[in-house]
Amino acid sequence: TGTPREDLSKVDQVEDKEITFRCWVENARPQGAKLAFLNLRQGLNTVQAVVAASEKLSKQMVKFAQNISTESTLAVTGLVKRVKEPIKSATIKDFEIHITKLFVEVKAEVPLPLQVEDAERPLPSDEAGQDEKESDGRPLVGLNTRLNNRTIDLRAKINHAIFVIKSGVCSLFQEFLSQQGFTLIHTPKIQGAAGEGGANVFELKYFDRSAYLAQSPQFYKQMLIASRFQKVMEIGPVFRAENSNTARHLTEFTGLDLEMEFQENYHEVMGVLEDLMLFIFKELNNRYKKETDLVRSAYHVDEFKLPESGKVPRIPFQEGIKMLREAGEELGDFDDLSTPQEKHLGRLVLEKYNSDFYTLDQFPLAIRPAYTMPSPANPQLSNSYDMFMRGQEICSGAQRIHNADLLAEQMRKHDPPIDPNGAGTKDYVDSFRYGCPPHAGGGFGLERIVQFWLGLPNIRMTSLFPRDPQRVAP
Ligand code: ATP
Ligand code: AMO
Repeated sequence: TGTPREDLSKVDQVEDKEITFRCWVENARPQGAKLAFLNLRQGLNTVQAVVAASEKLSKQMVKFAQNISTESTLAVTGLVKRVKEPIKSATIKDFEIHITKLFVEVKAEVPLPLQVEDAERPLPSDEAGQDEKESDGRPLVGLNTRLNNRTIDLRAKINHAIFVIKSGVCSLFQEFLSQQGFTLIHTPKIQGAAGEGGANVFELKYFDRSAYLAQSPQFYKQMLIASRFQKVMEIGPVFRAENSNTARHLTEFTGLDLEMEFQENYHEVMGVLEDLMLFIFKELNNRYKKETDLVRSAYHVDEFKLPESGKVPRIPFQEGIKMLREAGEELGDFDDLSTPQEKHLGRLVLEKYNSDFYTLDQFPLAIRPAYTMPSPANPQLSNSYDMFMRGQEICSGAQRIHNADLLAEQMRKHDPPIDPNGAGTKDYVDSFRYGCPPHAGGGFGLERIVQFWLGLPNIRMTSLFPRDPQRVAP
């Protein structure tokens, strides 16, 4: 208590001065009876400390330091000294701390269920066989062990970097859209009836009846457009009861949603979505470069390529189908793309447009939700779009039907049909009866943006405490 928390990232300003700071022990390395080296960590920084017997520091103290358990929290006082050779094992390479006082504030129990050092290393590339070895012969630790011990796992610098970036994406999303006049909204996550899709909702006991966890803010964000809010955004939890055991599905994720009125054409809204993402990418490169580099280098991930022209490739779905067919894929004009086909298209777009980010526009109507506006030019297509990063979907969106009767008709015709007079749909459909302007919007999966920005192999790495069909703890 009361330890001045001097910031280790500023040690270069206090050369030859004494500082006191709180940190924790990454490791302690004894060197004979009178000397020990400690690697100390604070935030994303590590520094080497020297504990040497002297008039000020007894031999017992050195012995004590040699045996401090890894991960214990310390209060340390020491002199900041410049070193001759850069220190490889620390992030602070040009200085070390010559310790004069050392106090263990909180001792960590031994043994640790997971070494933080192991959490810094990449996942085994084959998650099933967890015995892949790094160059030093140590096995790589699998995802389950890491997630079972998540509070220790999260101590790794690579994990701090991931969640600093995730926080950054949220701030940038709000920053950009606030400047464009969007209002941040908070829609209910407990809903009286299954809304959008029906099958994918979690049911819960709500006093003496049933309620459902929101599978998207879709209905409410549109109802707010009907309430004349014009431009709304939301950052909130989304729950999906889908038994998808993949590297990019969670049962609880964070939705970044927006919805807005447009003047002439839904492409105005696509423009906002594209500019939003370009702003986020640019500012991640500016403000979060250190964190991005730290994570990508662990997984040998390439830079995220953006078109030099600044124009996001906007590819009609039919054109995408054509590109895939020319590359040997077999698929019909109105088929949905499988995940491997999506990835294949991602590679083709990268070759052709030199961009890891692009939009597919004008999806077939039959594979989109019932509220999607059919394309006026071709009723088999729709005014809807998805956005992709590194060949994987991060966003879905569309122009919505803003006429109640047409909406009701489309719901009845949908496969499977949806009752427009149902408990969960009637209020929504009726909200369009009293003058709702044309509008469009989209929903992004925050964890997917982080996953594909960094090129991570599994979405679970981008959720603090991930939920999937197998896991609801810790
Ligand atoms: P959206 O819900 O907007 O379509 P999404 O990316 O979650 O977004 P899904 O329709 O859920 O898309 O799934 C897309 C693809 O993911 C499917 O075509 C399928 O290839 C793959 N997928 C989904 N669930 C599984 C699963 N349980 N096992 C293997 N692959 C799956
Ligand atoms: P959709 O169902 O496509 O669209 O979801 C939008 C985006 O959310 C992400 N996503 C997921 N992320 C992690 N785990 C999941 N299980 C998961 N499912 C989806 C994806 C996807 O692109 N109401 C519409 C949006 C709209 O039209 O505004 C919707 O929910 O990145």
